[in-house]
Amino acid sequence: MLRYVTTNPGKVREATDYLGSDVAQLDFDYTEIQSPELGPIAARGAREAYRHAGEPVLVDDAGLFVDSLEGFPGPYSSYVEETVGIERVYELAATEEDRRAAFRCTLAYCDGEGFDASPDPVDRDDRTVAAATGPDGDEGDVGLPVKLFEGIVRGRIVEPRGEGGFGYDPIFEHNGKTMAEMSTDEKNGISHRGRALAKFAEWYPERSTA
Ligand code: ITT
Ligand code: NA
Repeated sequence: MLRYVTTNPGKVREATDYLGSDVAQLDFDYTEIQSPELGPIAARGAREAYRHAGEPVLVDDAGLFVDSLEGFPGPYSSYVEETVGIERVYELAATEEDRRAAFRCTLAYCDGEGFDASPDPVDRDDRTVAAATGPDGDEGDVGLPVKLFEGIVRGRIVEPRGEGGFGYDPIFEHNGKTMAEMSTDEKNGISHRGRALAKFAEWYPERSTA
């Protein structure tokens, strides 16, 4: 059984909606290292989660990156939401003329085995990691290969609207709707997580039947 490693019920809802019964939550709070990028954080988390669980794991690290704020809150999105809250992030972005932003999601898969190094058409456009040490620069926990799947959606920061979703969804508008105004299916159809899940879902069946 594949474990979706997160403490966030909103992520679980979206992942299970997308992947169905192939996945179950593992409520495990892995160590989040500091990095300006999500990849190394997720990769390190996936190794730790795999060592903890002993079965295939998928770690999900996500964040909101506001263009005019140099990508803030980015990898600190969780901390910023818990401390000042999303309303304050909206207020900060509202002082800027340029309200453009992106949500990013990195999924990191680890099952304790290596990955085929031969060229894989699914991988070509991604920054995937398939080496023991990996270009994620994680020197502290080598020997466990991790594969990364990234998704991004662009939009703009607006005054909070909507009751659905979670986290920053009420202040992130895409095609006229905030993500909190979308159903889970609708959000998965366009979101950073949905895009990362799509890449994973394309790759995973081959691996699990190999
Ligand atoms: P886990 O680490 O246990 O998975 P978390 O909520 O702390 O849970 P992150 O470290 O990835 O997850 O934190 C990302 C932050 O961005 C956090 O404040 C989330 O609420 C928010 N976030 C992540 N995905 C989001 C999404 O799809 N829509 C809105 N906000 C999101
Ligand atoms: Na987290």
